[in-house]
Amino acid sequence: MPLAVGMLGYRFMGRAHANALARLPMFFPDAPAVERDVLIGRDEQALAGAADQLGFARTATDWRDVVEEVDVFYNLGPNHLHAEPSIAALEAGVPVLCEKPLAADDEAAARMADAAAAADVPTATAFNYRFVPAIQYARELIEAGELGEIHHFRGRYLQDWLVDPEAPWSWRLDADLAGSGALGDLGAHTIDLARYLVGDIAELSGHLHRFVDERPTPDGDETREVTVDDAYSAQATFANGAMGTFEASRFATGHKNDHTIEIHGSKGSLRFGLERLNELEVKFEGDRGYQTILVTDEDDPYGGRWWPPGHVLGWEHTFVHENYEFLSAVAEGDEYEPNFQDGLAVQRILAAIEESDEQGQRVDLES
Ligand code: SOE
Repeated sequence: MPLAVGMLGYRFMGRAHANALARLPMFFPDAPAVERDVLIGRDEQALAGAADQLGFARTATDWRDVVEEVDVFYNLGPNHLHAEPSIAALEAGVPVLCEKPLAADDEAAARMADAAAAADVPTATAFNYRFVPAIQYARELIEAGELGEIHHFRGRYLQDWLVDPEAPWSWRLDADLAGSGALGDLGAHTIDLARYLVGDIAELSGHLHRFVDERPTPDGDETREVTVDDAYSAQATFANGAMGTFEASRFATGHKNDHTIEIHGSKGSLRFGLERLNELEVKFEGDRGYQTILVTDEDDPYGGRWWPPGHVLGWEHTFVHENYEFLSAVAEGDEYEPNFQDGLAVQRILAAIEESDEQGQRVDLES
């Protein structure tokens, strides 16, 4: 019997995950069979059109009606809607994949992580950038000691879609619905990669900034208050002694989806940029400078799954890899990472950055 997927949300992330589900049988024939069963949303007409386009058999306008029937629940709604439906699914023993950040605040994220622990089924926080082949290769290099002892992690995630003060208001700009702004939406990805590649953060200081306080509604009839940050920066010390610097902005003119990671160790360094995601720049011990490696060989992570070497992958492939790993864990009853515990760990770091900004002092995450 194929795994019946129920998916809450059908816009940007709905399309990314539905595309991944459609690709799986073609490129990952060992993945469990999956049925795009039910698409969930409130606007009946838009939902019907989306179900047709994304290949779902049926629709539901209330997640409560279907959450216990499905084999896997995908929660791709706005951040404030992550906790209640995900917890209900877990209480019914249904594995859950939830978009990032795990919740709008760390209290809700903790409830979700508790529900996951009690349910004992695989959960996923959808940090898809762990599934970029070059990022997995970077982790292999670090684990093999090729960079030596890690001294620096530097991560910045830059976009510019809000630099126009007339860019419309959306739920992403409301603290009650989103939790935070650039910090949670973009910083969560960078912080997850920092944990994946370097380890846990011990202490940090953070700074948040908002450039525009009010924006027009999409219909242009009125304006609404912006209650989240437009940009953040943070300085951190990792538990292993490495130093971290973090930054994200939605006001970085000229940068569309520029997620850049740099790591320096005692023997070597590496550099990765999402807008050139097939490449990893590395400097190994003895090299005078960086060389650029194309991470598309047969034996590179997921290399043999797609095209011959050099026939590059894109952003959407990260979702295919993520869905493959998660659904395989669901079918086999295996552990999956990044799970809700990882989502909670990131959420606590987001909260600590906000706390540091409010109090004007460093925050200890280990106490
Ligand atoms: C925001 O613009 C956004 O779509 C994030 O929500 C995603 O997580 C990121 O991958 C791309 O940018």
